[in-house]
Amino acid sequence: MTVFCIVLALCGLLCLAQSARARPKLGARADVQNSLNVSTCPGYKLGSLKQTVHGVTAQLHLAGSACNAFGEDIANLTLQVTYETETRLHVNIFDTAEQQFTLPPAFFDRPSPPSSTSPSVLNTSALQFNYISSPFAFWITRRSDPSAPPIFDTRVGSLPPTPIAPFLNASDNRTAFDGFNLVFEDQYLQLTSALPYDANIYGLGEVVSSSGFRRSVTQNGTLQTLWARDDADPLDENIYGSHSVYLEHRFDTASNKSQSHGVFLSNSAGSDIMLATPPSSNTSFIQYRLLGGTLDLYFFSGPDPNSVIEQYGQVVGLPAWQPSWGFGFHLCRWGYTNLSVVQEQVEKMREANIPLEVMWNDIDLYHSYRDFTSDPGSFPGDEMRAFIRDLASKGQHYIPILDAATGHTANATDIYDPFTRGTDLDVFLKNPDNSTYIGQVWPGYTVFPDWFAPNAEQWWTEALTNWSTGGVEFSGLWLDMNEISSFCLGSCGTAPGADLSNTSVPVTLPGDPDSLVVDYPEGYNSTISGTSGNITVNGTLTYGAGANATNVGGLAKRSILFKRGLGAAEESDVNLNAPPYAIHNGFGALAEHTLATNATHHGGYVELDTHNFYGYMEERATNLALRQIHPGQRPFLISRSTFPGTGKWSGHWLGDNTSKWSYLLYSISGVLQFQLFQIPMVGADTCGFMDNTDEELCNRWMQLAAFTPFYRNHNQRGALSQEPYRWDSVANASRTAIAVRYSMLPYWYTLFANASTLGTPPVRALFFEFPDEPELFSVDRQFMIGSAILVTPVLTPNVSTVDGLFPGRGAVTWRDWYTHEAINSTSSGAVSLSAPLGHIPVHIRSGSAILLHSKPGYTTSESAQSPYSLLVSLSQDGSAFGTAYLDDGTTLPTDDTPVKNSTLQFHAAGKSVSIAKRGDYNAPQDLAQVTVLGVAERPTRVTVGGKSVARQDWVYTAAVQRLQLSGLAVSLNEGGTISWR
Ligand code: MIG
Repeated sequence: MTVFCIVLALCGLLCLAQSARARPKLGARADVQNSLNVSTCPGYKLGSLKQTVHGVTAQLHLAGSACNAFGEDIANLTLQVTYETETRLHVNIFDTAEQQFTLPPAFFDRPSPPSSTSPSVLNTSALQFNYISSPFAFWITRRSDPSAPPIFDTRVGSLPPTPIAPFLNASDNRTAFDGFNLVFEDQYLQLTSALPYDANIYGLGEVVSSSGFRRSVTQNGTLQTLWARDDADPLDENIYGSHSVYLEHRFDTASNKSQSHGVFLSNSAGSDIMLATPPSSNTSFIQYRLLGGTLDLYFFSGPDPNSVIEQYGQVVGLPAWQPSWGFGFHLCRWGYTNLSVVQEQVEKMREANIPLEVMWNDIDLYHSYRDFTSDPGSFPGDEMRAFIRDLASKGQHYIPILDAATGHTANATDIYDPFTRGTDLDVFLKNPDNSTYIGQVWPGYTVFPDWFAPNAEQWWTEALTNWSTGGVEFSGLWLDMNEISSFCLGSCGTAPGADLSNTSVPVTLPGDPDSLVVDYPEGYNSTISGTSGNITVNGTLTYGAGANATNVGGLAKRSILFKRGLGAAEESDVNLNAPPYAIHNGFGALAEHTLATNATHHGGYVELDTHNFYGYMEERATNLALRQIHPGQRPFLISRSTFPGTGKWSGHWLGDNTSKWSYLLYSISGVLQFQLFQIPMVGADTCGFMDNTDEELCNRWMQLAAFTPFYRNHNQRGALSQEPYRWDSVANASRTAIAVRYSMLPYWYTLFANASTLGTPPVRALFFEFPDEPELFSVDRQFMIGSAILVTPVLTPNVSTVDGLFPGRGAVTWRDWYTHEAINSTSSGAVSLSAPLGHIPVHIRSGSAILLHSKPGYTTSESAQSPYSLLVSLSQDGSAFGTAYLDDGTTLPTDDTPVKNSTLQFHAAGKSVSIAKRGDYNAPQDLAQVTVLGVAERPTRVTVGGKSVARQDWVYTAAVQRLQLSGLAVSLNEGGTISWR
């Protein structure tokens, strides 16, 4: 957003002066500052190796004179190798003195190491640790095939310096691979591993990747910087979340079999991760460059993609249980200026009969842009309460935004209790001189909650409780700006001359006269079509001259506390403000548009070490607060800045995307990436956030997003209105897609139960399910919901067909969701599908059985009042299988008190489908309909529980091999069998 640059220009001088003032440790050595390569770094020698029950420990000693490349070499390291489970190997390399920063265990409950008496997997685990002593290097192999290329291999010390990133400025020699020895300094760590040439790598983010879900390893390579940043979804740069985990998928052409593994580096430091292949090399590499911390590595053996993700979930925590209403359709925008406008949206949605589950408000809600308020003029508390209770009476919900920064009061007569109370309870971040850190966000000057402060959770819970009691009776919360975003540089509010009485918004808002929103999607020509975004004129589609599939940007591609030291905070000679190695932060300096890295947390921790998990800490605190405010209920949270483990507390939206076709495409990779990150409740701003959308893009987007977990239409202030009722075609498309979504709710719910109990990703790339089909490895224009549903959305303007791949090489029959017709695909080639505007192709995989609501209603709870329907798609041998998880949809399971639940199992074989139930939760509805696809011959008799079904209650349709039973009243609690002869 250009608006921010203006502010930075205004406060630049002032704030720069401030951040220099506050910094006590600027004594970086000249040799450190000027060093730009690490090729002279000596590496380490291994000594005093000890075999333990579960692995090995050893000491590592610097193997020569220190290179002090970007900090000071740490002479003595400890290596700890732990075979934690059959599928997980933990390699931890840390400074023996334990001064470097590591994640505080009070906030991150990573699995504890196996006890000395627990059975050892040393000789049975799937992965094996190998090493050489001097220079120390290690590699990880599979026990099943020790001579295959290792899955991770740091024996790369002999390679010469190699420039590898042609897409970056050639003079930027920090993008050359130079020196491959292990480097472990106080402010710089470097680790390099060889990869197979052009390896299939997924993950590392958060990013809007121009290469799609599969990261680029050759050609341009990838430079993934991790430094949480509030920026509107630029391509290939660091944005809101920091996830140092990847999945590699290896295909063996000799056997036509694949295996996946995963690598997770548990470290919060600002970092650059590079993936590249040196020119004319047949080896690719990954190189980690970290500004601090330790090398705490986890390896997961898979061997298939879904199990790699599950194994990662066991380390960072499994995703939060979602309340069932969270899967409904959410409507939001920035720019609903008062409560009547909000009410009008709710009414218009109802009039148009487009399901609305949750109404949202952005910062328009606030009084003076302050958290925990509602504007007394435009959103009076009493009226808010009445409005929200009215929603609740109709089974609908309300979610407001919650910004991370807390407004600073202007003067003594300015009453803002959250600030005063927070000051009393000492919960705000400090400068190194112990003064309160004061930055600038929407309310003008702000302070920032310090989640390390002992009273922070209490203060936060109180403020949220008061907000709710005051009328804003939220069902869940939306956490924004938690990278954490600040618009001025440094603690500008404590700089000399700062005028704290100035509480005006420090930036121009989008939509204001000097910042009008005038841009449209690719192909939309407002001089031809007008400014309304309409593309239908008198019932026909009209397109601007430029609209075609090939000129769309980005589409032409593919085939507490703690025993350890305080980290940087108490190390000598550390440059907190500008570490000698400059990561490739999209904003340049680390402090730009966020806090100064010397901002100080309780306990003495500095922002430099903890920046990347500020959002995580807020998510955790807010989740815990919601558990107190709504006892026994599942918290619903959607947050912007995420970190490994966030999924345990919150979901995520993909941030400030743009109303462009290219971002419709990127939304798929975004959703897939967060499945890997174990934050499965994720979705994009539907119809696009920045710029104006148009009728056609919004139509396609409302349909695509109906098949992603978090489904919310959200829009920028000042942009063309884009609620789904605004255009008839969009209203139609939305009703159609939401009806499919709501009928599938039991299926979504089951997939999320599997995520919360096993870590299995609900949304899947095609190769997750068909790992041995290499033509799928870069597919991210289609995706699967669970193992049974394949979605093939239209991603370009002005088309009425879309190409899709139908995996299984002919062994799987794919049947159309709407018509039940089978796709004729026996090869790996693309199939062209009819997809006129308003139609999204969805296919059911043979061999699956899914439970549905028979009548999707206006809300998720209304949908759940209809009887169930069972959809069975038989495989070519006549079998099928599926499960359905049931519980009350809102009660929060805890370790001590699981909720009452049941799992239904559906088994088809030999011309019958059997239903069995496990668990003590009673299915609230009977089964009224059964549809079996793939019934090759017309039955003469159909029975349920051995009794004939009346002839008028079943229909056989030979053209699509379909047997449909209706009018049933089968109790799912008793189970039963449906047969045909
Ligand atoms: O700097 O609250 O990503 O969804 O509408 C903009 C206003 C602040 C950024 C969020 C966006 C939200 C907007 N916020």
